[in-house]
Amino acid sequence: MKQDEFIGLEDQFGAHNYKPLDVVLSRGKGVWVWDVDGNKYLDCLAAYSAVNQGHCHPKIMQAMIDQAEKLTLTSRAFRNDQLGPFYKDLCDLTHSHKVLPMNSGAEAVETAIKTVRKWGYTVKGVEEDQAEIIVCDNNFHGRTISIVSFSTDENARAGFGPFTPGFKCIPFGDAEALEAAITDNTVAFLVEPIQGEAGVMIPPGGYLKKAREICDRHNIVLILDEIQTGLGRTGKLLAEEHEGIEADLTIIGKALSGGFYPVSAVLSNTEVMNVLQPGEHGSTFGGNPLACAVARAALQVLFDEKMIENSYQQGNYFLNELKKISHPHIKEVRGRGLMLAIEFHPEVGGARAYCNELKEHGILAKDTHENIVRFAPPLVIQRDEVDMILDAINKVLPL
Ligand code: IF1
Repeated sequence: MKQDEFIGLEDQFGAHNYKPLDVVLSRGKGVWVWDVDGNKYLDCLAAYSAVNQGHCHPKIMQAMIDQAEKLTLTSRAFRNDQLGPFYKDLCDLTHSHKVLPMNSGAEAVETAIKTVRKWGYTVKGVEEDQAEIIVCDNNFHGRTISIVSFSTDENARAGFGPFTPGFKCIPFGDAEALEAAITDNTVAFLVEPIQGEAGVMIPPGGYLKKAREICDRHNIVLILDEIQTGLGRTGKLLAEEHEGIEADLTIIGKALSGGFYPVSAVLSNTEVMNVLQPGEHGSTFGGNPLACAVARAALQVLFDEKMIENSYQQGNYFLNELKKISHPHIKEVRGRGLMLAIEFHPEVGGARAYCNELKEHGILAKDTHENIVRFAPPLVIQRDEVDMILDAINKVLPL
């Protein structure tokens, strides 16, 4: 079939909850993807940081094949020989005490919300059904009803009410606003270390450190959503490391499987997780042996192949080179590790047009919020490939 035929099938038979670029991909390897006509593209989205290890990483694939030939799913009614080693690997790598495995990022976020609410009632002594969780404006934590209940993006909320109560929004990056929003019913502060969907919004230096101190002082659980920033994306295993802090609950997903399988988890480095008793939470696929085997391999290659260091080095190079581009259309360039963005002045027209132009130059990137283009290639990218992206960016910027 031709590209148009694939597009026709998607449009005819699929829900229209996305408006993707008209490129029909059929193969991926490392930072490269190919469409059905054999055109090659450098992937600057990495499936929103779910493919940090590069497309179709051979070692993760082999781990998936090996486990798939043995045992894929048992449910948690029984134990399996992959779950315990997965827990240990994750806890060793992240200094966590406990892990609760789920599948999608949103499920892990919901898990963290349920856990801190229960902690509030059973440990902190908050009045039943009065728990409050503080979140930030322009947050993105997933698309379930409860999660969009605290979104400030009308597109994510319109038509989906009634909404879940118990959330309070404050400006991102403002530690004083956090302190001011706390009441006796506050149980947690949920925040992305860097806001991805908002357009790679990096908070002022020291913000997370102040948030950590405020949460400690008020006995509030600090939850960091590292689903996008985690697992090497910002040049550290977890973005919290840039500020030398540790969250009480850390949520990871996406690249936890290297793009092979939905795997997410809530990590707890305090006793918060112990409030959950048998039968109070779970999921059919959460912690299944195939997910655990894939995740263990995905974590291993991050370290064995020094992908986190590469993210740090190539990201610094990428950002420094972006900063050298002087063009009237560019309002700001931002980034940490290989999580970068170019923000254009609103009056120069949508970032989507730049993405379409970049596609013509062999680069796949994604716009967000009209005037921002994100660049988040797999962490295996090499210097010459970063130069290809920079070359294409310079070519699409109008003279
Ligand atoms: C879509 C956005 C990114 C996330 C953070 C939780 C989740 C995500 C920080 C939920 C997921 C994905 C969802 C995907 C596109 C993508 C996205 F544009 F939607 F906002 F990355 F920025 N926390 N982000 O980034 O994880 O349930 O999806 O596994 O919905 O189109 P999920």
